[in-house]
Amino acid sequence: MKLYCSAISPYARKCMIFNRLKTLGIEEVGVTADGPRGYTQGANPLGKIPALLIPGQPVLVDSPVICEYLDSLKDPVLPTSGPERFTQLRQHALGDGLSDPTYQYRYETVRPKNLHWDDIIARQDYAMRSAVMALEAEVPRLGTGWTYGNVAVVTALDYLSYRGPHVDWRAMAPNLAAWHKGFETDAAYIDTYKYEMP
Ligand SMILES: N[C@@H](CCC(=O)N[C@@H](CS)C(=O)NCC(=O)O)C(=O)O
Repeated sequence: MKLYCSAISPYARKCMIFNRLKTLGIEEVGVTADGPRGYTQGANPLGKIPALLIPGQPVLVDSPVICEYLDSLKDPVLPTSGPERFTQLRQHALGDGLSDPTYQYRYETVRPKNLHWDDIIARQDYAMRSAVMALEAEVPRLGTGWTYGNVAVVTALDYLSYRGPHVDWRAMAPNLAAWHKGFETDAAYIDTYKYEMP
C-alpha cells in the first residue's frame, strides 16, 4: 500500500498517525503541487491528499474513510456499532470541522489583497473560533489517548496554530489546551509534527 500525504495537511496527518499507531509500515509518498491536477500526480482523481493506494482496489479517498480503513486493519479503536461509535464519528467530524475553515482561511488570505473577499474571510474566522469553543465544551467527553475522534481534534488544533495563529485558541479554551498537552510527548505525535513555527 502507498499513502499519498504530507504532514502539513491535518487530514493526511491523521492517516500518518494511524499508520504509526498500528505499526502498519505503509509507504508514505510525499506530494508536490501539480497545477490543476492537485497533489497526487493523478493517483487520486479528486487531486487531494490523503489518498491510499491498495493493490488491486480503487484508490481510497477522504481522510475519515482512510482512517477507518487503517484502524480496521489492527486492534480497531472505532466501535463498529452503538452510541460510542457515533460519539467517535461526531468528535472526528468536529475536529475536521475545525480543519476545514482553517484550510479555507489560509486559501482566502494567501491571495493578493485585491482578491480578498472579506465576508468569506469573516465566515471562516468565525467558524474557526466557534469550532474551538465547541471543542472546549467537548473536553469532558474526549477522554485520553488516540481515540478515533481525538486524532482529528489534535491534528486540527496544531493546524490552527500553524495557519490561523491570530486565533489564540489556548487562551480561548484552557481546558482544551491542557487536554492537548497530553499528546505532545507521544511518539506518533512527535514523529508527524512537521510545522515550523515562526
Ligand atoms: N475531505 C478531505 C479533504 C482533503 C483536502 O482538502 N486536502 C487538501 C490538503 S489539506 C488538498 O489535497 N488540497 C488540494 C486540492 O484540493 O487541490 C479529506 O478529509 O481527506
